[in-house]
Amino acid sequence: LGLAAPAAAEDGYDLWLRHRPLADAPALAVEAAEADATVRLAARELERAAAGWRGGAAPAVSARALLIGTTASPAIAALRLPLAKLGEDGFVIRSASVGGRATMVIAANRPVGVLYGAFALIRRVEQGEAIDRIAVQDRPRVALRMLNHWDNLDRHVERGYAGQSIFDWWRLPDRVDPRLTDYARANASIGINAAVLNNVNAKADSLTAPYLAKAAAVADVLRPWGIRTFLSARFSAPIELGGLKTADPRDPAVAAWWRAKADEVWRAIPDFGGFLVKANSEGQPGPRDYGASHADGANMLAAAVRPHGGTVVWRAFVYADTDPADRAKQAWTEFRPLDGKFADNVLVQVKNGPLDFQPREPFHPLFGAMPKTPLVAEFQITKEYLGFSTHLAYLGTMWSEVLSADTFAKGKGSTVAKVVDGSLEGHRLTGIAGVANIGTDRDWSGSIFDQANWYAFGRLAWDPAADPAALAREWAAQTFSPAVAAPVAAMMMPSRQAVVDYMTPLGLAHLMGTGHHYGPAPWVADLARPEWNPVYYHRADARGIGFDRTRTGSDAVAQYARPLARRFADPRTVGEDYLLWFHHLPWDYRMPEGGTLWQALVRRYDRGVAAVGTMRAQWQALRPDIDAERFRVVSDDLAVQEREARWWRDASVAYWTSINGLPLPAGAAAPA
Ligand code: GCW
Repeated sequence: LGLAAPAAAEDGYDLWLRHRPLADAPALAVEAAEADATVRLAARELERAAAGWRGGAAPAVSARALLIGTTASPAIAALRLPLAKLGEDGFVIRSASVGGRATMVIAANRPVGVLYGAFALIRRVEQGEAIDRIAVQDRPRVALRMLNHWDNLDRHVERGYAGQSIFDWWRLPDRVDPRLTDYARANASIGINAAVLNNVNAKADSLTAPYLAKAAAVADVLRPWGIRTFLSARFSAPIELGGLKTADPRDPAVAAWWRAKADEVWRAIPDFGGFLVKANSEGQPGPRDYGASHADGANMLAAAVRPHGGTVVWRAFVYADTDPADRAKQAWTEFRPLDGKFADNVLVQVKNGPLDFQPREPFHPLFGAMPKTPLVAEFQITKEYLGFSTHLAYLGTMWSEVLSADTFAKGKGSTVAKVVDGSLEGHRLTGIAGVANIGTDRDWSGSIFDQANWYAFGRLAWDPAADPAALAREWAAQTFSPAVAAPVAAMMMPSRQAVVDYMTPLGLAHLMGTGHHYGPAPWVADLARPEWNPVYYHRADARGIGFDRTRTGSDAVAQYARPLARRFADPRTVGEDYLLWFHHLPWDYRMPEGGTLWQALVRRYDRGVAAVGTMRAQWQALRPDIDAERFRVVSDDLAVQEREARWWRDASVAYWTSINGLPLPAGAAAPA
């Protein structure tokens, strides 16, 4: 028809697993030491990567021998590698002499460790390391590295900006989309080992026999990649599905219903992980409907799943109109007294901040405040409050900021990471959860740069102390090429701060449009519940702006350990990041940088807009090094982001001036 055949599509489908030709491509002769399905997958991944590195050229005659396997195989066991301390998921990569021949070895205690080792080797080669110099011993610091899909059974994804759900419940279990294998593969490549398939705003239907058969078909795909399936459970299911009059966790009939349901779930999915529960939050049913506590509810479910080795992950994201004084205080108020009351197969899942996935919040005060309870950190990979999948915002820096924050729970150095990885209190059950940004879009995440957030989440869940800059470079080297890793990472690193600056600078929060949470709406004041209104959060009036969370206000500072509470309570020591989070200050408050608060605020908005301009220029400079297809979509999105950064700034500044009556500070950029 005269149409040129399209070149290999660079539509983002391959994520960071592109395996482009390499200059000194090592040829590999991979030998699996055992017949296990997962070890075979590891071998296939290595062969696939090596073929990509050769760029279609025939395999070399003298390929490097690579032996992979677990200590269950005699060949690996004979090498006596230092695997004892590497646990279930760790691995060793090194060269060894096998039968007198120099051989690379990937060894682990379990097959999934071999798979992780294979992906680690690939990652290192693609960053330019010489294969024979690679010597690694690694293991994850966190046991449950979990994606939470907010996917509804009708395939709509709550807060999803990348198309529909990849879980096609209508066609399952008979038709299993091969895309699910690619999903599992991508997750395994970054160490993710658990997936909650359905939304925490759960429908009881997901626990019926037909849906369990569908979930079982998904679990069959995920299993060989080391990923366990979890489901969100609706607390009132005994009423909706079981015909009971109540879901009161103290009612023996309710407990019996859940026990039978758990038995049924594990019959369908023998390695099922457990239930995630959102209870008594935003209208969801829960134990409090019956005057019972969150611990009563969680423990009843924990007893039901215990015979199967299952886990209950119970969310602490609660707020209610019973205590409208400060929404940010409520989870701590409700959960801290329950410390020590949860069964030992319950984890409590806590969002990174006390409010709700804002561009910046201080860490959640429950971290460090519930020493007897294993706490899962919940991050949001999908960018509900950070410009959806249009704005470029690398969140590795944000999560790392939270993980490295010091709770002072047991003195200096008691970081959130140490709470979450269990080392502070000696917990064995540990977890990190990320609300997925995955959908049916060709590029999975709605934009190329949002893939980096999926990637960084997995890598930080593996090692919460990982350096987000190194992760950005790692991702960029594999997603684009090693040559652009540094400049691409340089774009990514300040990107989240840019969003903070043009949306909610200096500790402001929750000023987004109602419901959709996209775009500015700081003026909204008429919603039914006080804490739904942006004015509730900024509290601006003619005299000043900010939320007083010190003793003269809501006293939320008191929920933090003493040294921190003291630091946060004083506007001179709190630091600019949380200034208006904790303080209501006059517009003419003198800032340490010089000038007034009003001047500083406007300067932040301008700085945010300028930072997006810089990202655009940085991206333009990369044009020769990036394929045309991905170059164009990123360019288009950055143009939108710059326009919308201005929109945020201009709308916000115009609104503040309508309240404070002040002129624009000298030197401020004029609104477009
Ligand atoms: O951030 C809010 C979202 C809701 C979400 C809720 C939660 C799943 O706006 O869409 O519901 O948090 O985390 O439960």
